[in-house]
Amino acid sequence: MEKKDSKTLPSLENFSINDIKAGKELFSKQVLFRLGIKNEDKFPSINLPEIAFAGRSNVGKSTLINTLSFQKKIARVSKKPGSTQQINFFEIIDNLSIVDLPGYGFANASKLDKANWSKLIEIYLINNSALNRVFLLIDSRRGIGKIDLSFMDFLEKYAIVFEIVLTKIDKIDYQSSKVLVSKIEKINSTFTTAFPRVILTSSKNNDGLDKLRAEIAKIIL
Ligand SMILES: Nc1nc2c(ncn2[C@@H]2O[C@H](COP(=O)(O)OP(=O)(O)OP(=O)(O)O)[C@@H](O)[C@H]2O)c(=O)[nH]1
Ligand SMILES: [Mg+2]
Repeated sequence: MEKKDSKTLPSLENFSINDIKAGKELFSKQVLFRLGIKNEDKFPSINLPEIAFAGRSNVGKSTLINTLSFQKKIARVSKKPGSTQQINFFEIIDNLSIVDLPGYGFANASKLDKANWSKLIEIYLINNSALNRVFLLIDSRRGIGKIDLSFMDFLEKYAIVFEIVLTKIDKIDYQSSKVLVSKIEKINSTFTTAFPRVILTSSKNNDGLDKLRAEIAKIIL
């Protein structure tokens, strides 16, 4: 089997050493939990650029926020899907607001719960002028599913810019990751608000995290 080396993937080539350095510096600053929101009438007013992490339940949103921030426990992680049931706001003080959205597609949630969560997510996404970009997380083993596509349709409909981040690339081999990336790049090309490239990450072995930090740092420049 070919050696897995995400650095050689074509979609990851456009980060300079300075970009990587800026990303590391940004996330080396203090990251704080600000608040969690369960109701649509309690959104905070944010005076910073904001990014949000979205995706299926269990895809690794909370884990990614922890590993990006060089912290173990700032966002709650669980083996049980549906552990983040509210919108959690984090902040890199004076720099960036980071949002951990509840996961969608959580099979065990009651219908009513699911409807509430998606409504809360929708209201957050539609009314948020500070929101700069949604990072849409996709589990490398699952790829883009129907529910992800309908979420992408929703983002497109409201002109919300999004970028796909693959999680758990430690779970697949290099060849499969290449196939997956070209599939996703094709799907991205059908959406006007999608970033063409894909960022591959593993919170287990830190692959791609420096690149994602660099990508995020570019947002606030
Ligand atoms: N192998 C591997 N496991 C991961 C990775 N990222 C997350 N996980 C695991 O995936 C599970 C779910 O992670 P979470 O971060 O809680 O996922 P989430 O998207 O926040 O889930 P919800 O809050 O339910 O929406 C945990 O058991 C993590 O340890 C990764 O890069 N590699
Ligand atoms: Mg979570």
